[in-house]
Amino acid sequence: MTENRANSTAPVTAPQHSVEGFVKEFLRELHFGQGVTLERASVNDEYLALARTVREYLMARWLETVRRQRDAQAKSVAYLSAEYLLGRQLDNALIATDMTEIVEEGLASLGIELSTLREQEVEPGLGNGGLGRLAACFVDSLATMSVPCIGYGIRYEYGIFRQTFVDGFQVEQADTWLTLGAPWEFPHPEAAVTVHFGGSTERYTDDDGVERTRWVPAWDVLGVPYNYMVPGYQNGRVNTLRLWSARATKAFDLAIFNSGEYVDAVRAQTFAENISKVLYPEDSTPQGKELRLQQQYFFVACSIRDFVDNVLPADFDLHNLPDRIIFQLNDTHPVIAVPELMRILVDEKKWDWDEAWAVTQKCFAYTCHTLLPEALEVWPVALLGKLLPRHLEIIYRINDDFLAEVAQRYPGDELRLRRMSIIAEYPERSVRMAFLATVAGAKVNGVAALHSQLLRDKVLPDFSEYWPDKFTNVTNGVTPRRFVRLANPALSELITDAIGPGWLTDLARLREMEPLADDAEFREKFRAVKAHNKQRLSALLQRRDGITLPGDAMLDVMVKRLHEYKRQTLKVLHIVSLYERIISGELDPTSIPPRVFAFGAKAAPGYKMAKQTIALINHVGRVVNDDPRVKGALTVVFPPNYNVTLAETLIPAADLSEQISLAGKEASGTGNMKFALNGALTIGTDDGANVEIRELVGDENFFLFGLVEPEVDALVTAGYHPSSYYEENPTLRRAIDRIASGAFAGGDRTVFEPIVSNLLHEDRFLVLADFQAYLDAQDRVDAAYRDTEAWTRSAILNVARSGYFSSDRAMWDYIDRIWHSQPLAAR
Ligand code: 73E
Repeated sequence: MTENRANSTAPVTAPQHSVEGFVKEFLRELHFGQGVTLERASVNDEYLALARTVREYLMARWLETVRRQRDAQAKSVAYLSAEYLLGRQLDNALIATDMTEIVEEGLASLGIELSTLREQEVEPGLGNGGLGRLAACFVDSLATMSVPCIGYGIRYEYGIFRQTFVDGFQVEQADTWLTLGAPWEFPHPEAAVTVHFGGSTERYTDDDGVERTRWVPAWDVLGVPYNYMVPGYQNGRVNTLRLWSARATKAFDLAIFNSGEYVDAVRAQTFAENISKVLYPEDSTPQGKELRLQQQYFFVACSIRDFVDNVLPADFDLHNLPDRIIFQLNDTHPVIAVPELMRILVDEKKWDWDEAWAVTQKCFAYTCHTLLPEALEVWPVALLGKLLPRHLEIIYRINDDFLAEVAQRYPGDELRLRRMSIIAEYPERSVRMAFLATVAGAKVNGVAALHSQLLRDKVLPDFSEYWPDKFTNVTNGVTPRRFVRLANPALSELITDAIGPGWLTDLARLREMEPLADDAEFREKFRAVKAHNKQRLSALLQRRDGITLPGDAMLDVMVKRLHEYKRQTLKVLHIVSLYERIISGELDPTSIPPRVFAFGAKAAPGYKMAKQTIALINHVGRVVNDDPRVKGALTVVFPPNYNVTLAETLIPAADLSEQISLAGKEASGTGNMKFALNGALTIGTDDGANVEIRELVGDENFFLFGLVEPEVDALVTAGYHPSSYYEENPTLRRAIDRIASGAFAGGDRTVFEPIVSNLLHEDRFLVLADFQAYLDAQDRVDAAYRDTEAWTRSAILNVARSGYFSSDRAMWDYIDRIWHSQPLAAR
């Protein structure tokens, strides 16, 4: 039967790559897919028809890629990530298929503008920030490199909230990204997987007389897979992203339904479907909520089941699993996959524990994305035991075996055992997920050189002593397809004209542009690109938010999640200080280059200090922008709802990139890379990937300031007193006093009092300690910007020397150091 089918399968071919071919397909989709004529079609009808048409051009590649990966039986990467911040799909698909011009022309012949349809797409915001965007860059790179990969995650019905401002304060709205249709997804309800929760465990004797344990769960849900295409860049490959959506199981409904409780049965359905309802909006500070643990287990249980049952051949011997798969854990969010695989091997497949553990240890690798102690996930034993009782037992056993090994190596070292235990005893008994991941993973990596070093030295020192070879670094990267080619077509064209198109898949080749930094004509063209991108941004902000940008100013941009360690407050103090010095007559506004300060940032809805900071930025902006004394010199803009789509217009326009976290706190940053690749200069601390950016672009093309990590450590240990900086630095004092005076809150001193008193009495992230160094660095920025030719030269060198930050390079590093997988051979 299968054989017959295989033989009779006609090859799937893409529609004709021509304007006529496209127009025919587009109209067919409009008529038969949307059920409307061109005359009656809404913009949304046209967008949906276009999306479906474009995806047809990818379909043959997709089916062929899946078939070839199956045939080759090659080792696959299963990237397990609770977040994927994909950005819009249409343009990326057009670029991957090289269809942009055909589509533009075809649509124009029907009187439709491609740009109008582009804007109709709502991006899937299934992530919070850097971590989710990194996952999206990685799957893009693997597809482009022809490396077999399945991205596994959660199809949240509501992604990251939509941010609005009311009186300058953040107000969150639900992100209803699915309401107008989701043309990029392929649901497969028939392939749903059942996931169990709760209940208890019991011992029993199996048919061979062996004592075993089984899980007797209390309730279950279905995981329905939704497939998304991950197109490689013009290489004929399309990988798969599989996101799981929770549905109620029939059994679950029926039990209650049969007792006549119709309303309860329907309610129960909602309960099950809650699991994939909404993305938790906390970036780097997990809340320890039960629903979040449900989400984590839900998606990894579905993913492992899917890989074992559907991706592997039916007769596959799981002892060979490490030859076919590596589960890459994107932070600790999917770590519950470790006991889940053990449970499958030991309880379901009836393997010996040691046999199962030997295989499991080879199947996982763990990426850590943070150093902040409050960001390291721990799950209270009580909660974990209630939701996943068998998994808790397995974790205990893993821990017992591990600690027995440690005890052998360090006899009598009780303290060490307590430090290294996967189970923490205080403040409550809980599971340290990073420790579990480290014990189970074949490799553990940080995301930038400095971060990996600190991870070894500060976060997991006992583990790195125990397993020195387990630890490695892979510095993050970003995809040049989305963040240069798609986001910055003008720069892309300039680069391609200069060095040919090869840079898009081999970004190190940007180096070939280096000599052009000394070519006056090229610099002129480079400036024209920047100017064009600024106009494009200006038009977008006018349309989107009614924001007017001044014509010719330095664009100074700080976009990232709002978090105290990232120090948006330091940026605000800089602005307030300039403002205060101008209106007090100390600083002549015409003596500094006019600047636009642009912010983009979402705050976790429950993070009070972060929300206050957003309000402060908006209120400072209102006062500064309305004050004729600084008009033209200082402008503050804060478009709401910063997301991937806005980043794509904002970053290419930037002159200056603000990367000013306290040294040792930002694991990597990836925005910093996007800015450098688009020709912005960085003002930044010695933190995360800034360190490597500066090394590569050169000291003279980077504005470094602030304490370095060992100094931070020393200062905190010695006792940090922020008020002493306030007392000793009049510039700082005047800036803080102005905020404290209520000048930005209509005279009300209470509104921003929490920020002021936090700065003066606590200042966990040493804003005041770095203030003067930051201002001095900003003076160097002003001086450098005045020399237009020198600045352009630096900007070009930033682009030319940032090729290292391609996510393709990051993926090669993972392959070399961690995965040992291979690209599929070219046809
Ligand atoms: O420095 C960034 C890093 O560039 C880091 O803060 C971020 O990951 C980026 C990619 O490596 C990150 N996000 C989270 N932890 N680190 C996180 C934690 C909990 C929930 C959501 C995100």
